[in-house]
Amino acid sequence: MARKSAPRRKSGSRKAPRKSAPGQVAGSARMLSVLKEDGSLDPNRDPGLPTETLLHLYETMVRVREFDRRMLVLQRQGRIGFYGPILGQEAATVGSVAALEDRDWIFPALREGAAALMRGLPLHVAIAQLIGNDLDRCKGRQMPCHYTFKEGNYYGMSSVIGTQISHAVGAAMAARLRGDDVVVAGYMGDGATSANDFHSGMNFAAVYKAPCVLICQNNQWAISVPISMQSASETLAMKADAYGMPSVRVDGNDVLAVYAATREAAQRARQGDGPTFLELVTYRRLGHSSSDDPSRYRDEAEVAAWEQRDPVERLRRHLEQAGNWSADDEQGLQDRIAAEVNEAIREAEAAGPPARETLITDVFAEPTPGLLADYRDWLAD
Ligand SMILES: Cc1ncc(C[n+]2csc(CCOP(=O)(O)OP(=O)(O)O)c2C)c(N)n1
Repeated sequence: MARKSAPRRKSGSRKAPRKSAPGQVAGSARMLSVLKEDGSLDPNRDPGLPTETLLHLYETMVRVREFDRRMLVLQRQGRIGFYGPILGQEAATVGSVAALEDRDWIFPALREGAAALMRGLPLHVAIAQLIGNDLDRCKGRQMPCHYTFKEGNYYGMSSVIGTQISHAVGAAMAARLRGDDVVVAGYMGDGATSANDFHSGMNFAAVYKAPCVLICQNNQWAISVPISMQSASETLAMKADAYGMPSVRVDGNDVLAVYAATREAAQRARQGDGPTFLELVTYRRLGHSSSDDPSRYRDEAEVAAWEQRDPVERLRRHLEQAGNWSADDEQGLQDRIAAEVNEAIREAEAAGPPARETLITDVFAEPTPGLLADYRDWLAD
């Protein structure tokens, strides 16, 4: 007898199958963690950062969060076209970038825009990139959130998932051949571990001991695909074993654990001992981008569980408990950052569109005769 075909899912009602409690992470017992949710520290794993560094990490996370919040508001107001929020993932980017040297290169994926800001990309230039105006270094040629900042050794990302891995590994190999004392950090999301570049990048890096750290922000979702449907492995970190590469699974909402793991991995790469794979376990609390509505495919209970593990509040609790932060400090910081972001928005929005001739610049070293002819025809119209 023919089997009755399964009822077709109505489009827009794709709730992922759930096997565990909302927000529960598989294999969480084997995860590097330093800073607990109550703000206390594991003294055996504490990287022992000075108070000024902790305050700097905190201030950076607060700035990144406010920038992120305001950019989403600008998008909803129609002032920018698109935005990929990182709410809840601040510690993963801030902790890992802070652990690198300024000369190290960063090959970001979609959620590491904060790295460009940390490397000195002015806020208003980042906003200009989202608008695509004259202050934008790419003159509107890239999608929003695809920042570039060469002076800060921050590479403009390719939108194609997973390619950042092979770009980073290639750059690391180039650095080694040139004798440059740099480590390359290559970022990816959990979805990228299913892309073919993951295999080529991981394999090549391990075989040739490329001086890189490959960092996966496992934020549990690749647009609407949950990690349980992305990979049958219990953890993503264990995938590195097959390539003969050391790996660490890290609580990605714990800025100190992220810092400690990245520092150690970068040191290993710098002294010629090859790459490390880091799985930073975190959570994408908002949509994939401003064009996505996650309520169509995931449970609010899961989001609520992750809100309890907020990376920014966790570090604030620690600073408060150590007597290094007060309500007045918090208010002062929030006011200062709000003013900074407001001013940056004002500056970015004051710029006009890119100059017309930028249509044909940066394409070839010299515009070709055909391109020039097309441009003149267009001007004449
Ligand atoms: C090769 C490729 N396939 C599909 C896409 C469309 N796409 C854009 S983002 C994305 C999901 C990425 O998920 P993940 O790697 O987990 O990173 P996250 O966005 O969660 O940070 C997909 C499938 C793409 N950009 N490139």
